[in-house]
Amino acid sequence: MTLRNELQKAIAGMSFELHYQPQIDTRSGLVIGSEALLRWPHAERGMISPLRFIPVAEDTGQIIPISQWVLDTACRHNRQLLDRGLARGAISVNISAVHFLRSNFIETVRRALDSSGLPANLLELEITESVLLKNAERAIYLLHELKKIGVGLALDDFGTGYSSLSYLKDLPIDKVKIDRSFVQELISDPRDAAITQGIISMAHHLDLKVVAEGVETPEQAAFLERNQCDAFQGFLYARPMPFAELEGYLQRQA
Ligand code: G
Ligand code: G
Ligand code: MN
Ligand code: NA
Repeated sequence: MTLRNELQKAIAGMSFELHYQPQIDTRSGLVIGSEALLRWPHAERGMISPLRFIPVAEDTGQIIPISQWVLDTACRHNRQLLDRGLARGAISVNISAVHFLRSNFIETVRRALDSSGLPANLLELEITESVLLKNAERAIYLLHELKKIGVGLALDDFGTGYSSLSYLKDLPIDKVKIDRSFVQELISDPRDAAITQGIISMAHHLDLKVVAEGVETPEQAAFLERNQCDAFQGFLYARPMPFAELEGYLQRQA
């Protein structure tokens, strides 16, 4: 069976899962949010990475029902945490450029918030520079509409895209996420250290928060902390985990 057909079956049964990776405040060590990461457990092939099936789903349009499910589920989960006194900031959801630009995205977000009863500020959307590349004018318009609703906006994989830095000042975003390719070589490559310092400094001057992704070692964390990075996400603190485990993790933190 082709991946496309297998995806169709998975969509019919919505046999996907969301895992969550906490984000940690650099200063306090407290959880300030979690990123939702899509997982597709496949009977024969094991877990199939979103890196493999998201591009297929984008080509076929299957990304739309999948993304709606991701948004709905993430909102429902954070509402559940809120009801149990365990919500720690926003849950952030990765948004495919195709979903963002092609469907009635604003309405999808509104519906996910309405049906879950999640306050808008407890949802964050992660977009990549690729949305600007595809259709900058529409992307900037949509981001302003989302800002009016009150959801958080983060620019993901920052530094790896092709978009011009000049966009940055026109985007109503709250934070940038430094791509883990920079974080990985921070200690061994002074050029990556320089880029990371530059991103943090520029973001702060633009009033943006900075989250570093893929923090794996105490040395990387120390460097980022020295350079005023606001928050960390990475295996050093926590791996992505199923929702049931996230609840336990947050309970232990409380
Ligand atoms: O967690 P993992 O390393 O497998 O994620 C691989 C890639 O898939 C990352 O770039 C991540 O942003 C992307 N991804 C994870 N979950 C989602 C999702 O729900 N929607 C979209 N569009 N991308 C996702
Ligand atoms: O593209 P995006 O930033 O959304 O992707 C996040 C991806 O990074 C997820 O697939 C997640 O599993 C992965 N990830 C998170 N923390 C670490 C880490 O410390 N090291 C590595 N190698 N990957 C990580
Ligand atoms: Mn992300
Ligand atoms: Na990223």
